[in-house]
Amino acid sequence: MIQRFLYGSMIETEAVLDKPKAEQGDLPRFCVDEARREFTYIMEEKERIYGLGENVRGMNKRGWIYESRCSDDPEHLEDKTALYGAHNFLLADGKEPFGIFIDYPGVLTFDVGYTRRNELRITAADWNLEVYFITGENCRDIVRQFRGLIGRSYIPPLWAFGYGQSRWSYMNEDEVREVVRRHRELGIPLDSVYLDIDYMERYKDFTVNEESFPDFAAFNQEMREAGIHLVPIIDAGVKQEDGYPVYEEGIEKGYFCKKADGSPFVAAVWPGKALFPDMLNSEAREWFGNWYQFLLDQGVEGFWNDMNEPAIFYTEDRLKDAQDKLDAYKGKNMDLNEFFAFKDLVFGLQNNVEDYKEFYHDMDGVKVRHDRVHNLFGYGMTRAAGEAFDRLVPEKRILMFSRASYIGMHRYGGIWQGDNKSWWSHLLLNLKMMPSLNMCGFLYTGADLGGFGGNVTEDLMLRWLALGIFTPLMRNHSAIGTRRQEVYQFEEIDAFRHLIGLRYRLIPYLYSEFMKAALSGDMMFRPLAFDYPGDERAAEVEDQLLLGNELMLAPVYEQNASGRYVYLPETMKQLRFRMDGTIEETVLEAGSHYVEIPLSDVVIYLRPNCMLVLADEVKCVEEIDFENLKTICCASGAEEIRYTYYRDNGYEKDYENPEHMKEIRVKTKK
Ligand code: MIG
Repeated sequence: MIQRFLYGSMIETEAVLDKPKAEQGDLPRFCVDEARREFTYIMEEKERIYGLGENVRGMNKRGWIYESRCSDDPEHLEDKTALYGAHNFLLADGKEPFGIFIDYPGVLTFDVGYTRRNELRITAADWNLEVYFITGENCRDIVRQFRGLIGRSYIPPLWAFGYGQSRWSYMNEDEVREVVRRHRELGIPLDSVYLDIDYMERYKDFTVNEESFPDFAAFNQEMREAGIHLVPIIDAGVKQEDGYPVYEEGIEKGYFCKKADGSPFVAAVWPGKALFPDMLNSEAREWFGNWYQFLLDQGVEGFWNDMNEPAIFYTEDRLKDAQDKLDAYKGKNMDLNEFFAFKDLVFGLQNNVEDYKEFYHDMDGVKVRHDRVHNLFGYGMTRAAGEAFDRLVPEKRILMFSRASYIGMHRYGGIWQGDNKSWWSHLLLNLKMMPSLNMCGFLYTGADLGGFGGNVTEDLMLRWLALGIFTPLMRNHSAIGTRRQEVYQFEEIDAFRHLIGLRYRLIPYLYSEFMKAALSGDMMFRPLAFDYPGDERAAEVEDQLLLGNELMLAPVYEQNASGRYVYLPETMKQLRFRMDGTIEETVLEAGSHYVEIPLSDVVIYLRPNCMLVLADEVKCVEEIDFENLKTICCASGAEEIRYTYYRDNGYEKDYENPEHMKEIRVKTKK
């Protein structure tokens, strides 16, 4: 059951399209304090609180304070409170589980037992919001209801389930060709190469640098023939430059965000001084979206939207102010306080939240200061793109994922988990975020495999891929200045080929589970607690995941570990995929086991009376043969084991066509 409660008058987010009637009574379970703009709930001693989508820390969010405040912050540390997304959904898993969604576009604070161990306190920056309270049979059911409320998740083209290689940046055609050639020569499958900001002409959106990519359309064609999709980045900030059509058109039509006095708001990002298209204005969105045509026309079929929190290096006004103040320090003998103030003048320029109070949106006739609707900006940008694709290329699916997001954006694109580091702890964070993102509708997601910042090691790359082969978005990406991490940079090529090859063998299964989750509003990845209620041990497992209805994952995430402890809530079949192509099947009893996992093995668990389907090895998604699938079963009493897989052409949009569902049945030996 879903109940909707109104407080003040919310600025519409369109997270929920079909709203149930508002309730007159009180919000159940919570204490509502309008004066303090607060909702409080007393948690049971052992109640688990899930949700909040993309954020730091555990699957169980208890014991920390979080914020919904889309932030460009590459330090994903335990003491942070927010990352790039604002996903205001919580699920309380206690005696009577419930879900709560706070639909509110400004900053929200979720104190989940931080101030007081047993108190959940949600505080809004102002009192204009809508709250959805959801009860149901169990956690999974509550999530399904919530997902039904917010609408179907974005579905990418099938090729987007292939392996993607990215780097900030491959600088020119030859560097891209080299990436493709090396993968092909070594027999490592690959479906996409990502282009980061340097493909553009001086970081201008919807331009291509003619020196490094002299004939972009022809190059796309060449790559398509090699089975590769190029995926360029699009930034939120539009360069201020006379003669640049995106800038000139935007100015002429008044489509950029403005300051209080009506002049355009200028902030510096990659291209230097830049303007932000008003992503909250429907005409500006349509206009910005149409610009993607420039790249679609040249054969591009996928994009990633970056810097759309929006990220700001500095604003003209704050920079001028800082420079004036810095002058006063000249020749001064600075004491401690003065030195810190001096330093902060410069460090405080970047992503200063005060800047969000300096510009306005025209929300189709209503002028709104940015900070009140901050969390909608990336959503608006990705919506601009998604709606444009539906208009411009209605016949096919286009790959789209974004950095910033709000619930509602999940209908237009996926997200990647942002600028993580080549740290073992971030491999685990990648795992922990999968279910919370799924709860909030983000199914097409994954982290930068191998880590974005910092230097990766070969063992970390291998271990991370052993998780990454299961995430819908499987992309190896790293920052400028870090150690190269294309898999051919390392020694254990056979192991990498095996891991990535296995991903392709799993695609019929992964794609089917993805489609089922998208079409029925289910979660593809779940904490163990969801499927094994009442199992106190399962409830606390934070380093294993359920995938679909069939699999359990338990990857290694510690360096120099030759294996790990795995908890099995029930008897399952352990599948060990070895580098020599063999699959060892062992039945393991319920309970804890220490499992040896060499760097080149992938070990997963198949649940009782379930089936896993596997394709043959290929070099790109197009070649996968969905008709001849190998089956592995974990027979446990059932006479027949069934699996329904999803098969379509991978680019059309007739998702619901029942012919796409194909059932495989296997009789078990008695
Ligand atoms: O300020 O485009 O998260 O994936 O490589 C950094 C350069 C801007 C941040 C993205 C990252 C991308 C990088 N971008």
